[in-house]
Amino acid sequence: MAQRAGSLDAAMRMSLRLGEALRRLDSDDPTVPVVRVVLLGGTGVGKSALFNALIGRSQASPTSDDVRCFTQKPFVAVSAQDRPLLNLPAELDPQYIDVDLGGIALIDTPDIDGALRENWHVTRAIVRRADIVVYVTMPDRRSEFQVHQELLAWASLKRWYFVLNKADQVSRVIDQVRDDFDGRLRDLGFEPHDGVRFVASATDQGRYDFSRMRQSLFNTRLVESVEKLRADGFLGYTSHALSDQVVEALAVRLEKVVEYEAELNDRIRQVYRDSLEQPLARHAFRVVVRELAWRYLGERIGWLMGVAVWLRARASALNASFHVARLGLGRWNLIGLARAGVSVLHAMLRGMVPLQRILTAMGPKYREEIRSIQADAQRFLEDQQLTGFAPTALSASTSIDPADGSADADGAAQQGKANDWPRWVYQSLWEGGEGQELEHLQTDLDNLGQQTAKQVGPWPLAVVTNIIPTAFAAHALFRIGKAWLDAQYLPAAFYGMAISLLLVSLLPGYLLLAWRMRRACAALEPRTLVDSVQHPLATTPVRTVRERLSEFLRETVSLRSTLNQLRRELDQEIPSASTVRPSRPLAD
Ligand SMILES: Nc1nc2c(ncn2[C@@H]2O[C@H](COP(=O)(O)OP(=O)(O)OP(=O)(O)O)[C@@H](O)[C@H]2O)c(=O)[nH]1
Ligand SMILES: [Mg+2]
Repeated sequence: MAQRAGSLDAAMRMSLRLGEALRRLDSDDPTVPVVRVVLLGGTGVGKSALFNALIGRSQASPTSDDVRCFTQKPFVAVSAQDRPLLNLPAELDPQYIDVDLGGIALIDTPDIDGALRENWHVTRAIVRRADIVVYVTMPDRRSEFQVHQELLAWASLKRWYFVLNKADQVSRVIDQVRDDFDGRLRDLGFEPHDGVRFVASATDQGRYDFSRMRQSLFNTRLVESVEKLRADGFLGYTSHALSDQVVEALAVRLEKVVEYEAELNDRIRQVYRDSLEQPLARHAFRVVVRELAWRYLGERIGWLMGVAVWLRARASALNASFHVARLGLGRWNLIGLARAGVSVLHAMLRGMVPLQRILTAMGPKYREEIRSIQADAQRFLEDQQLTGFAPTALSASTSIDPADGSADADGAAQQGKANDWPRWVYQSLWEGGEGQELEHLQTDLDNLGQQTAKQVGPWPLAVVTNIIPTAFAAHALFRIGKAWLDAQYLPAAFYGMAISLLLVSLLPGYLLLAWRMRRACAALEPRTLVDSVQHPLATTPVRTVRERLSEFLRETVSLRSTLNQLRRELDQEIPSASTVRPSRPLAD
């Protein structure tokens, strides 16, 4: 259950995050040439002191020695003309300091780990709008669990710099402290280097990496590539939406569907196995497969012999329908006659009557089991909340559960009538509601019919059986053409003879095919049917969901790799290879 909820969460997470990425794309005007650089860190690490030092205005953002969670509003250093372009929400109450940083806005934020939760909200709202985040910490903050969690949450979404402030407090062991800092950043998934990680002191700006840091942060080339930065931001949000965790959770769901589909398919095969135990059903099954095979054989053989085979298939359907229609008539009356007429008509249209025979022979257990499998499939999809992936028409048809004569089922039945009137007429007049089972049988047997036809009429046979009739037809046509050119009239007897000869010439090929067909059908074992049922109609909804879900996963994975490729390309173009992102996927 927990796992199920987990994978549902995954889909919801994906959709929420994609929504956020799109909102970001909408709200971010990529042409606004202001780069938002945001300081992020725990309370007391010296964010405000660093902010003031970077813009060269002492106490622009007030600092405090002893009061923590001191900064409670965002302090924004930006030129007066760029200020309106920043578009920060007024409810965050941003405090502006008019400094020209050449198209860059530096923002000091409240802490992210102190007791005041309100501070966290303000900071998150600002970080959400950041193009670049500067993580600020200090030497004795080795394990800032809360802050690290925050970093992890934003890691793949943003581009980063890292500052270890208060270097003056550890100047004697500065190398060791730097290595330790790098190690912790690596643990978080980043690959720090001198271009992005600075050891600095807000109170001693002449030493350590302070001036290098200042140069990197206020690099005007960043402003030139602001559009790329924004594009990278969007890509970051999008690839976050498609994170490993989300994809894995969906893969788990897919696995479940695959398993359940196999289970249902097995159940259907078992139904066939059981039904075909009865000799009557076995016989009917052979007849049906033979009829289907004849129909496919016509298509396979083609040309003159194809026509002959086609005629044979239709004629036998007609014969079978008369047979069944006669059996079905209790007594001769008008309605009975109409029923027989319709059933013959329908058999001609669909070749369904032999199917009706097999269905009757297989008995009610088959019907019950097929319906129960359908109902189970529907329930499974509902339980797994996957009906959204199911085809609407199919999910409607499978909801026709005999146990609940719901309005939905009626609606679907109505729709069915409109789409398939011959079957509906046939059902209403003849057999009352077995259309679904007939359809299942037909679909499941279809495969076997095709296979048999393939076995009976391989392509060389199509050539061989057509040669003699073709020669006769060609000869007759030649004679007719010649007579026509010579302006002679051929006697009617000629045509009679030509047609008779053509029919006779068809005979050897036809007999050969009929003989092969008889042999193939005699060799048909119920096991063959059971094995040939690979895609039973009753499990179509689950199968469709499985196919769509796996397609969805494939697309997600490929989209993610495209996104990552794009981000790598953007990395090359964003100057100073300055900012970094985590090099490996992070835990959510
Ligand atoms: N020695 C030393 N002290 C510093 C340095 N940077 C900041 N401080 C001091 O550290 C204390 C806290 O600095 P703030 O800038 O207020 O820290 P903050 O991160 O803004 O804290 P909050 O606003 O509470 O989140 C102040 O007393 C600063 O003077 C530094 O590089 N070296
Ligand atoms: Mg502060």
